[in-house]
Amino acid sequence: MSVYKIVITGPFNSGKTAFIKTVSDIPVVSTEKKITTEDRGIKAETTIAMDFGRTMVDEDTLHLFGTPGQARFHFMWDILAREMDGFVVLIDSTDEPSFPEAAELIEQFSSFQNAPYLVVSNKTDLEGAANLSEVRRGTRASSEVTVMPCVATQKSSVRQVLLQMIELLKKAEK
Ligand SMILES: Nc1nc2c(ncn2[C@@H]2O[C@H](COP(=O)(O)OP(=O)(O)O)[C@@H](O)[C@H]2O)c(=O)[nH]1
Ligand SMILES: [Mg+2]
Repeated sequence: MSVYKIVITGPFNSGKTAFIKTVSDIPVVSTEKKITTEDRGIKAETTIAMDFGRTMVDEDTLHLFGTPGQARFHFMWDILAREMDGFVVLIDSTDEPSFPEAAELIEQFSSFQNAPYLVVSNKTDLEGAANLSEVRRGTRASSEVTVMPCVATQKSSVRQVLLQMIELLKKAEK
């Protein structure tokens, strides 16, 4: 029985808030606000400080912290990354122009801490989703990093990702 802190990061609109809301056992503490600036039109609300959710996977408890997207809230990143055990980089697989940003997030979060991470290709239920090798290439994930598909609105799919995360964490503990 362990408690792990997992950061869920990824470009704007990649599904971070959905991912946490779908799997959390508690009402998600969310800091979504109406969009006032650059991304208006894509969706009505965006996360400004963080999302927080909690879920049990078998014996273990995961604390999930979703990062904000817009540039002016990036100061939150290293606060959220403190003492994280691992992180997930979520990518909207239908939004190829966002892949380089995901590559930067991998670099950024790896630099905060040497924590294990997964690259997760989200929205694979949608037409036009890139395949896993395109996502790997686009995000410059190295060959030892797991890239896996996900539909963040489906609980079983999110749990698959978290099971994989726990496997990584247990491996890192050894
Ligand atoms: N079809 C589909 N839509 C998704 C999926 N994940 C998220 N979405 C939708 O994508 C939009 C952005 O999700 P959100 O969680 O707000 O993204 P965030 O900016 O990363 O927090 C919302 O309208 C979600 O309902 C998915 O796996 N499939
Ligand atoms: Mg969000």
